[in-house]
Amino acid sequence: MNSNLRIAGMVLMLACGISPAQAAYMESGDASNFLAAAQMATDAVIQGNITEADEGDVYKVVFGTGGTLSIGTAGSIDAQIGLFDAGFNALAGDDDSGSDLNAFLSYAINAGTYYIGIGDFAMLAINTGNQAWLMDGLAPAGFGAVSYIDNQTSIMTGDYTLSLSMQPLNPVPEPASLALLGAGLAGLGMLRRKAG
Ligand SMILES: [Ca+2]
Ligand SMILES: [Ca+2]
Ligand SMILES: [Ca+2]
Repeated sequence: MNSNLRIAGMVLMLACGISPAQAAYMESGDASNFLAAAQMATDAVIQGNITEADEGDVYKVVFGTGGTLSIGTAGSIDAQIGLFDAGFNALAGDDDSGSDLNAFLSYAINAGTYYIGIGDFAMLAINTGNQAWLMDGLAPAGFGAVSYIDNQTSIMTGDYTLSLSMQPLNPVPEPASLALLGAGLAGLGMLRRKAG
């Protein structure tokens, strides 16, 4: 499928908070653990695996709308995830907030480009100053731009699924209820005129 159409479809699904039935982006080979070399994921479900000596996989995702982004994992690794903005700045991470050893986080974002890193515990994000952040909870203020993610313990190999969903921050009133509200106001105006 045309990649623009696929992205448009993903944005629509994310905007509606609907998980696609089957569409998934499959990791191509081994995704790089460097943000600048991230694979562009074009679906709200991303499937990949952690192989021997796999220091982590980073995906680039583009959201057409802002909202509360939720990222959850499933699979056979002790998944740990990190979220980074378009400038590679570390935002938030998680190790075990999902079920079993799965990761889960929610974070309010604007529309735009983001990076999601995943690996087998313990995962660190390394910034341009060579400082390390254990990807769990909110990133330290001023941690700055991250170059790559890195596993610093033994690596358990296995597969994973990343599932992304978006909930609007401020639900917009339905056009139908706006129309009803307008009709109600017009009705009030007519009553007033009659009373006068
Ligand atoms: Ca991989
Ligand atoms: Ca990798
Ligand atoms: Ca975990």
